[in-house]
Amino acid sequence: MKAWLSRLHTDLVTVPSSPEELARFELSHALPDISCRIETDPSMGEGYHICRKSDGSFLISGGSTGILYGSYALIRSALCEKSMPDNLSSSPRYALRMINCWDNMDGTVERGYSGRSLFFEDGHFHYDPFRMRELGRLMASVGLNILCINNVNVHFPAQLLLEDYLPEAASLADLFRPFGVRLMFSIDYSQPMRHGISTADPLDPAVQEWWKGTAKRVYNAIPDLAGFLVKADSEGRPGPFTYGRNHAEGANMLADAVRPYGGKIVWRCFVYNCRQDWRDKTTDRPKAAWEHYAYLDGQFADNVILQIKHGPFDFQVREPLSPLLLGMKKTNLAMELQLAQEYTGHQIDIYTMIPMWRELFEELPAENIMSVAAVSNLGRDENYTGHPLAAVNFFTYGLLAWDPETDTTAAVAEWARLTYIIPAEDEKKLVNLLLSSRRVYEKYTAPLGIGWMVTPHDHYGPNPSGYEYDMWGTYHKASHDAIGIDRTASGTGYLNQYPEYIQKKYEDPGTCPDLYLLFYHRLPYTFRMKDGRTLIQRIYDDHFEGYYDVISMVETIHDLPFPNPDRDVIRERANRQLHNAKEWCDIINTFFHRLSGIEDEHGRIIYD
Ligand code: GCW
Repeated sequence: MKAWLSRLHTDLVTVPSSPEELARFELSHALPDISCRIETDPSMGEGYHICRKSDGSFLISGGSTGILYGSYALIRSALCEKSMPDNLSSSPRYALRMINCWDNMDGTVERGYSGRSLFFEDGHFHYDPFRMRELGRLMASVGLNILCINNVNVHFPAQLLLEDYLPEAASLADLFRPFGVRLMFSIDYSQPMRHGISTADPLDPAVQEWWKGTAKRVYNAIPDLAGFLVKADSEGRPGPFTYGRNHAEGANMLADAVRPYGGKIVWRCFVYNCRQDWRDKTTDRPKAAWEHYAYLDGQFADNVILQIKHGPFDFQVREPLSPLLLGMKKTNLAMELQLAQEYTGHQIDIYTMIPMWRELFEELPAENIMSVAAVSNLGRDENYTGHPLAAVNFFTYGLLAWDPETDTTAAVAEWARLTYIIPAEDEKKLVNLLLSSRRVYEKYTAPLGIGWMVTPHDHYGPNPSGYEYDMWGTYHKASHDAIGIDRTASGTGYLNQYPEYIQKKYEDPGTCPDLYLLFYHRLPYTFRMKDGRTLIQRIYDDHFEGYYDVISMVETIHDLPFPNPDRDVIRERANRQLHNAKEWCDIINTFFHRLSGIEDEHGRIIYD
């Protein structure tokens, strides 16, 4: 990340007062030899047009932030030595392109793998203005426009809406404004109860008045605040269910409060029973979001956006697209992705996400959603992302949020080119390694759509039965002869939540794509896969292959001429990834071998 920023040449020591001024600054410093003119056309909003004139100069026109995005697009293509555009019009597909930080005011970051919070310490705002400008620049350079700075799990007393915090929050908003970045705050649904009101019932007039008054105060301090992000009735957080109200009633009450100021309520749909009894076979966690929300389609206010995790579980290495994203045509939706590598290697293991996002967008008609959000992978580490290569996820997320049809390979190659000046052959190796990393991780971790199997709570490293007799509803039910849960019509019925064409694709284990097989079906280990291998053999093969792939990845990493300080960090983490991959491979294979008693056809070592 630092490396890409340094390609912009000049540290941003002066404070730009507007996106236009910033655009001029960036163009003159990054492209000193190219003459560029900018022209503001407010009707173009965030969109831009780049035109190359006959004398070789460029004209960038756009709305005020459009000019900025156009300038960065031009700079990126010049620094990448791509052919410069002659005539290029572009505007973002999604209105809100959000980063959700899970930063706590005590300075910790929930699921953070890059050091402490960039914004908070010890119960207070605590930030380096220079780094805030760097972050603004990073976001603007890839078209991201909303930054929610605090964790969706809002821990008392750290509530940004209070008078004590507002002036500092307003100063932070001022810092980000020239970058076209607007702030958003996570709120606690029960907050009125901290202020002398005996309930948080959304239909109670006192509660409604409290939120209206609070919104007024907050918008007085930060007139362009994007809105509030809400995790309600989810994993122990308070919400409208306590009062017998549904989530449309809950969200619309807040929407009324922020409507006069143009604010949005981004309402998360991560609602499921996290106190499930493992003996209970009638509850299937992936069904939960649909059950809580689908029937409410059309009842949400127009300034409510439902934010839905991309899969029905929780950011596993492979999950199908959440059926809710396909089923709520009369509601504003956002898809939530997770850049923080919670289940995907903690920014120790290399895991490039864009191939996964590409698959999601292939199933998701672009017009179904109006916005996208991603849980941040940033922290106070000097390089922002802990693992320098994890920055590719932040960068390519921005490109995809702007245009979901962005070419996967080109996006990764662009990041690599902007970040490291290395010989073309090495750059190609790096791009290939990044592009294959998700599949490699999948192979050595949780097989064929089964997910989980991670160490509980921490979520790094293997523990195949860690969640098996727990309350989180994430069971694989592996026995001596079979594994998985039948989620078709004859099983839990989860598959019925999809349109028919999707049901058809997955309902028959004989034709269900391999990589989703154990998400949808319970199958014997002797089940014949499409390529003729048995299921158990495929599990063994994937794990060995994944581990061997990591061995060669690590060799490549050690050969690549990364500059320092990145080189040392990348090498050190690669060695830890190798250790992790071996643990996964050996533990998962041993687990299945012990259960099934079936030998690996190739006689490789499995520890009993
Ligand atoms: O999977 C869970 C994570 C929690 C997170 C939650 C959520 C912020 O383990 O750390 O809480 O998802 O998305 O709300």
